[in-house]
Amino acid sequence: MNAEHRTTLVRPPARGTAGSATAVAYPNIALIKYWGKRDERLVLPVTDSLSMTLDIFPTTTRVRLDPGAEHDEVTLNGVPATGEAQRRVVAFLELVREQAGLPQRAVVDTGNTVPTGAGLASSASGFAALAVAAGAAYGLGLDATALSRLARRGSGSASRSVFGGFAIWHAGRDTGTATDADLSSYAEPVPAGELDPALVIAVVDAGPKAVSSREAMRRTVDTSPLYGPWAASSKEDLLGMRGALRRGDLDAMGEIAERNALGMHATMLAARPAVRYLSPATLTVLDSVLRLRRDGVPAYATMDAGPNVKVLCHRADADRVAAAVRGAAPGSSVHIAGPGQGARLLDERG
Ligand code: 2P0
Repeated sequence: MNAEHRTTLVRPPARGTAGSATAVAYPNIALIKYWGKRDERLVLPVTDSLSMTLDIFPTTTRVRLDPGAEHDEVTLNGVPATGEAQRRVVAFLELVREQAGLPQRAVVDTGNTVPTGAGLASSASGFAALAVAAGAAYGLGLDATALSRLARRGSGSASRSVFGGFAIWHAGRDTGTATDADLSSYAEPVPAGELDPALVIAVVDAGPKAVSSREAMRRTVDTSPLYGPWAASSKEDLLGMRGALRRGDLDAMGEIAERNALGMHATMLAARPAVRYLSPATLTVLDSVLRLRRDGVPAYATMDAGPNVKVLCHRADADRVAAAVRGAAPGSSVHIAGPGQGARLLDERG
């Protein structure tokens, strides 16, 4: 067990006792995308995916068991959570209670430093932090792999935010039982060669998306004629990405990431009805990335379930890339991220 794993196991309360725990987790950006589930309930993806965990925009979550309470109480940035956000957190806590064999409800307090629901991976950091905090508060004593599986049930991409640096999320095997499929789908760190990467994040629109990624994926899998071909090509992209990462070849990583993301957006544009997250500002930023490459700066774009653009480049070029992107989309906010740490417990003693 390495140091990273040990930090996720700081002071778990004894099994069966009411506890309290606080965890922090960071978003991740996929270079090989997760787009499409084969099992909605277990959150099992169709394809493997691979991401970089960021060192900015952390989510901090405290979970405190409340033996007297009849309901869970969920607060997001100081405001009581409602609707789908609240429902998903409560469903996740039900899962944790089932694993722990404990009935107690909890008070969950989450602070997000990233706009929620804007395609900036707030559900990845959110459910990774919740898995680590709730796992500790309910005394599950899980290792990092089991935490990754648990986080996956909250939001697929959260399985990857349990780990720092680069992580691969295995789609898992279907060998006939749901248990096998569940156990075989988790994330783990991927070794990387000599590399000093940055992701320049252009937030062209911080508003919540019109269609949730969950609904958009479902519609794409169900109706897009381009989905099957993209999923097949994503397998090759993953192999190429792993090799490029091992060699520390940022150009190859960027080329593969960009084509994988554009292909993912093509699948949704071909869905019926179409899902279009890309906006005019997105395309303007994409043009600026092409100009950077023409000027000899290795820079490659990726976009998620929203109009915002993340540009992979060398750390040494990040300021220049950020300036180009800012110039292309005035009014956007631009952030530079490096590889960040995995989810971990914070010591509540301060
Ligand atoms: C990803 N995205 O790999 C992809 C690329 C968006 C585009 O993971 O339904 O919020 O909760 O499992 O994890 C967004 O999907 O979806 C996502 P659910 P999630 O990062």
